[in-house]
Amino acid sequence: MTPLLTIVVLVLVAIAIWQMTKIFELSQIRASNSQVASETDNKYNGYLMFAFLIFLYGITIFSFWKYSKVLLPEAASEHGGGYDSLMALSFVIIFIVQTLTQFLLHYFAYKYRGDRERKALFYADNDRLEFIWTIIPVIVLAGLILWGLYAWTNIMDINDEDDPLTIELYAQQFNWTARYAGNDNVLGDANVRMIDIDNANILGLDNADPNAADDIIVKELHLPVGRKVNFKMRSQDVLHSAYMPHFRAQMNCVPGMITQFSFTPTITTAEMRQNPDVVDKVKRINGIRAEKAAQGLDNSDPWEFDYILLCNKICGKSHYNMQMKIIVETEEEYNAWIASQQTFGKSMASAQ
Ligand SMILES: [Cu+2]
Repeated sequence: MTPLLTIVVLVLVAIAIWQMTKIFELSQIRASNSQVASETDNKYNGYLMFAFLIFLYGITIFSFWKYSKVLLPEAASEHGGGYDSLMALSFVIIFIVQTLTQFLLHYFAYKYRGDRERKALFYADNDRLEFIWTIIPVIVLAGLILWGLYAWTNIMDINDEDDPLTIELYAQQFNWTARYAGNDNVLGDANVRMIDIDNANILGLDNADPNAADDIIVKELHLPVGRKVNFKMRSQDVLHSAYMPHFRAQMNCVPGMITQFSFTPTITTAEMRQNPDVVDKVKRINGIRAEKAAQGLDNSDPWEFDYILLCNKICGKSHYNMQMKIIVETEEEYNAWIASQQTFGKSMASAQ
């Protein structure tokens, strides 16, 4: 609320100053009241162009200084490194081109500001110059697009090589449920029409399908490090999007169809907690939380880093809170955890 009020006050102050300048101008008896810009006007406009350039550079440096720390830490998946390189290169190119072109734009606006003594030069065209400024963007953009397509086809190549773990991510307003395919690593058939809440069949699994009996339904995602995972996404109601930012993964969940994404986690939760960027972030957030705790506010318990699955489509009023914890652990830890979970067949038997 305070930022909004501040903006409103600033806008009102700006309007007041503008109106006062107009009144002041009208009350002056001016020698000439011409609408044609004078030499002084031209000079000021030229300097203002330079001032705007300094403002642009200033805000860029400020943003780097202030907001670099909110970026994601190193990618925790096999494909994530390549994805980050592509992103970083695009950023570097945009940064260099923007810095140069903004300088040229504002410098020439200043250098060739209005001047009564100067006559415009008639310059029809220059083929060589036009060729250069066309071919350079063509080569750079073609390179970026080709690399992007290559990265995309690599990331989206979902296959059963290297014995992947099959996990279903089930989205509904407003929570996630995960289903492991069990010992046979094949998910049993499911359909929202077969959902039977009274009998604990929350995902609508087909009782008659033998593949469903050993499926394991959980509310916390455990992944063994270094093992490829094939995710199958379903949605019960509206469009959701399964977003796992630390693994550079996102896929829409669409009612009535199954979408897929695949990745191999490479860093365990315990290892990621030691990452300097993560340590720094945890420290910063816990600083804010300690301040809140001192004021007796909610949400002030110390925070510990965890990977997270979020919803990245605005799907309703509690969309912001639609999340599930992801734990990447060693193979042994994962095996112990999965062995302690109940299969769908067993939970159905005990519900009846
Ligand atoms: Cu959602």
